[in-house]
Amino acid sequence: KAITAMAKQSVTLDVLSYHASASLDDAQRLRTLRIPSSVHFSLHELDFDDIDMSDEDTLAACLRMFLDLDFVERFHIDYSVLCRWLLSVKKNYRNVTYHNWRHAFNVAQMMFAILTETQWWKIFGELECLALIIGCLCHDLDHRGTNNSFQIKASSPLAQLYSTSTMEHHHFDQCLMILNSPGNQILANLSSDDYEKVVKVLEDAILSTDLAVYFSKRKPFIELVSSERTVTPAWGECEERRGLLRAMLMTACDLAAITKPWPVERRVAALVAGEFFRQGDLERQNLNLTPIDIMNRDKEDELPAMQVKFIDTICLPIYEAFAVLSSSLQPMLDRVKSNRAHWIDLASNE
Ligand code: 5BB
Ligand code: ZN
Repeated sequence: KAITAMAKQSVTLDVLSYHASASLDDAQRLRTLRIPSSVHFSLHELDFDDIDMSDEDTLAACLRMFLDLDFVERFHIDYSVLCRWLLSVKKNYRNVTYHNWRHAFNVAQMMFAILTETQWWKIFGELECLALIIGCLCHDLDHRGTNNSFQIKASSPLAQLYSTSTMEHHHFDQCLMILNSPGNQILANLSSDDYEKVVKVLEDAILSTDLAVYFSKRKPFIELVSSERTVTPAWGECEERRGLLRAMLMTACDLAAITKPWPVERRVAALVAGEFFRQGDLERQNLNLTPIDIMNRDKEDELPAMQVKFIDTICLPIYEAFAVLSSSLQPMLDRVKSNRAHWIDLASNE
């Protein structure tokens, strides 16, 4: 989309002037908190559920992931700065039903569980692992509960700024903004070389959470998996293979609600539906449009059938590929199939 330099600058200001850094007091409090072990929080479990955790627990669990992956020592991260950065990230999620802080936290936990259970952290190395965990925590920053096509239809300032992967570019912008905010600069002690590498991997990771990007990388990934069958140490030396694996990991973690035990999956699906229906309401009220079925409250009965389609077209291929790459990820695939059976059951009982 053509846009003059001046208009672009004003749009940029309009979008980025909103800024929220956490308070020093809150950071001070978090800094003195005792951090329980990863076992206490079940952080290595693929069937992790955050339902019984307080917000403070989720922050402590994030600190535990940074400590256990050795990021704090290895990258000389100032612990007070890390606490403030985490609080700022949480604060820059909105109060929407699905794309909120809890979603970001769950995505990061799944990344932590996969990297540690498969031992793939050795393939990526500390720098890329750091970028992946930061990427998960930041990948939906400032989500408004509306998708890319809504931004375009509403001609939102964000859509004028980015015509493709609109929201994902914005999530990355917000991520950089927080990383650059005084008191929040967790990457301050990296060499400029390492800093640039982390930011590049981070950008790639966040943009990979656009479903359109997933569709473009899925075929080469599945071909790679069918020819290699497993992640060998040689992948550590091959940027192309690592890059594909990182991108697919972001999607696998982003959609991981579909791999959770049925009671968790059913609860999360209701949150997704709630957010979709609210967008549908906005389209009717503000844009005078008839929403598509998935966003149309009047089609709520079709939800189980939609989940089956979602599983078949988007989820199964990726978790099948991951189960081939590592047998430790087979439980995720098993639960997708069992959830599919539950949704089929609900769909036929309507
Ligand atoms: C997904 C792609 N979208 C552009 C159009 C709708 N489809 S869908 O037909 O596969 C679909 C997915 C339809 C309904 C859905 O939920 C109804 C409750 C879902 C769905 N999406 N179901 C879920 O459990 C989850 Br989790 C999701 C993911 C929602 C976020 C979408 C962002 C994807 C980033 C990779
Ligand atoms: Zn997400």
